[in-house]
Amino acid sequence: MATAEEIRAQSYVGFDSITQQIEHKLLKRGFQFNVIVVGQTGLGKSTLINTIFASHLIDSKGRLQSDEPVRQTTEIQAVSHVIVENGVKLRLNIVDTPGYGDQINNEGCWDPIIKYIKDQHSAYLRKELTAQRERYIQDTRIHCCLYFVNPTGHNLRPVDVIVMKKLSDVVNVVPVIAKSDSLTLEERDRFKAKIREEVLYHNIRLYPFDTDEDDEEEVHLNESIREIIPFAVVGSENNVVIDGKSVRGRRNRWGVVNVEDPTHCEFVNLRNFLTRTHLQDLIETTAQIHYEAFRSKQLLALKDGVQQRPPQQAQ
Ligand SMILES: Nc1nc2c(ncn2[C@@H]2O[C@H](COP(=O)(O)OP(=O)(O)OP(=O)(O)O)[C@@H](O)[C@H]2O)c(=O)[nH]1
Ligand SMILES: [Mg+2]
Repeated sequence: MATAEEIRAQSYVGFDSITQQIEHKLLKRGFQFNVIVVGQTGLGKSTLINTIFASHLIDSKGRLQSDEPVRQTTEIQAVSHVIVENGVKLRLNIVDTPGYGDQINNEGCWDPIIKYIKDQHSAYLRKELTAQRERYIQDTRIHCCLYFVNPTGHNLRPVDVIVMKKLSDVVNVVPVIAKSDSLTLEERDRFKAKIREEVLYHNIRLYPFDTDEDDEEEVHLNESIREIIPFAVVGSENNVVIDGKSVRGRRNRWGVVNVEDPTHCEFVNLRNFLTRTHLQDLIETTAQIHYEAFRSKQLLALKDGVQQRPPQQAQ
């Protein structure tokens, strides 16, 4: 008679390898991660994009030469790089937008940006609904919106409140304090607290969201990230040499700000948040909350349209 061990061995079909199979497929395909930067003009959005890519040792193609000054952004444009780490391929796509907020009346300045984000949802939905749909749809949906706040140390501007609210209906919004080298550490902490307070007061629904399904680990992770948001960042187009090592930094008359030094600013925290701790959750939240809301609205409108159309006359 066969022992229990032998029976188990005979009935083993090997489906536990499914995790390796999934992993293998995902690794082969790679990941696509799309970020958009939004905010008032001159706050350093294009510079930060350049800094993020440079910190991965690849130069951004925003400028022709590195000593050329950064140009004002006049149209929505994406910069994309493939980053490979331990055989995992990540296509990081950052969408730069023209800054607004120079005028007294900024009415509608957010429209082209909201439209851009919705257009990506719409393109995805169209591909999803195609009869012969592709096995893998190229994902251009925006997974995270970095919203640049002016480092005034006072309040959010009314336009910030309006734009963040509009954006948070369609995308994961994460505020950052721009050019934080202009604030002292005390001012920075006070300003962070003030922004959090105003976000609550104005009922702006920022990322991360709480859901019923969150396990303890996730709740903890979200709490720790909420304590640090808004990230106080510094960007730079230039390298400076510190202790014989060339790093991204800003040199002024009284010293050097090292962009990657966590005691100087929170650039590294932001980078870790985007690429290390919350990459997958940002992608998932986009699909499950923002895209899903867009999709059901579109499909309902489509259904209503069909029902409201008068029945075809018999010929
Ligand atoms: N002090 C300081 N200056 C910065 C920082 N980041 C960028 N700058 C400077 O601010 C100026 C504007 O930077 P950009 O990156 O062009 O700003 P932007 O937000 O892309 O501007 P628009 O394209 O008009 O929306 C440049 O002179 C940068 O060198 C920063 O962290 N600290
Ligand atoms: Mg720009």
